[in-house]
Amino acid sequence: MILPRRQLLTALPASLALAGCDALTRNPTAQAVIKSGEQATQRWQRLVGRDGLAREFSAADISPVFKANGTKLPTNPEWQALAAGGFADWRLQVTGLVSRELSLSLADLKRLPQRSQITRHDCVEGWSAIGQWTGPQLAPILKAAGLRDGARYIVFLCADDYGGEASKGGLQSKSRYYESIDLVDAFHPQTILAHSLNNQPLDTAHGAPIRLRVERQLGYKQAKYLMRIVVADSLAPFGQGKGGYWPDRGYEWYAGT
Ligand SMILES: Nc1nc2c(c(=O)[nH]1)N[C@H]1C(S)=C(S)[C@@H](COP(=O)(O)O)O[C@H]1N2
Ligand SMILES: [Mo]
Repeated sequence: MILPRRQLLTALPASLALAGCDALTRNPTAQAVIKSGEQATQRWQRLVGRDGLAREFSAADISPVFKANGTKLPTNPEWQALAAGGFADWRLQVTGLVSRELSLSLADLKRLPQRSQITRHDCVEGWSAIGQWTGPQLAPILKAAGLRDGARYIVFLCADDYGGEASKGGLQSKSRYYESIDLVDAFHPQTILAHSLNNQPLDTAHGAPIRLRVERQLGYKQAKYLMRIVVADSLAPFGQGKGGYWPDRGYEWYAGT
């Protein structure tokens, strides 16, 4: 069921009022995720605290140029048509193990409480850039959708096929960019769906209209060109099963900085 906008707007404050981080601690799945500690960095970060923040910088630290990397212009016709219309018809679908599927416009996302954060983006290719990202936190959106039993991962499906590989299977084609995070990162305060970089709407190269920011992890986790968020109990059905385009090609799934 797609929740109409009016219902979403009433659902969101109610879910916010339920103030859910304590609910997360009581969630056995989330506890299992925390305990499993797949990577040393992940264990270390979790020792520091579930809410341990990535460093935030001041406006003076913002890089004069924020390099773009990976896809800089999605070639698929669906995204290009949405871009041509100024993303007025773009909708972010929230599906999978949820009580209510959501379909959110850019305006819906901008109406939610916003977070701005100046952080350093580190790419494994050896460059970094500091930028200010703005958008709603992911947590209230997930609370509005309502996670069902078994929810363990949040998967982000993107509009682009990376590296010019042919796009045949739509959102789940072999070359389609995607990423995923666990519930601890999903409910982390710095995990936002960014629509702006340095107070400008995201340009094409940086992931218009919306990209994920999950600030305690490396550049390749910061999925651009978001189309759909799937709440899942397993990463096996997505891509080649390792939880992301680059993880499928040998990179760590948990990319702690
Ligand atoms: N959809 C999508 N997201 C992506 C990529 C991509 O190719 N496609 N590249 C990743 C990599 S490797 C990096 S370093 C950052 C680059 O983000 P930027 O172009 O805004 O600098 O986006 C990440 N997210
Ligand atoms: Mo990267």
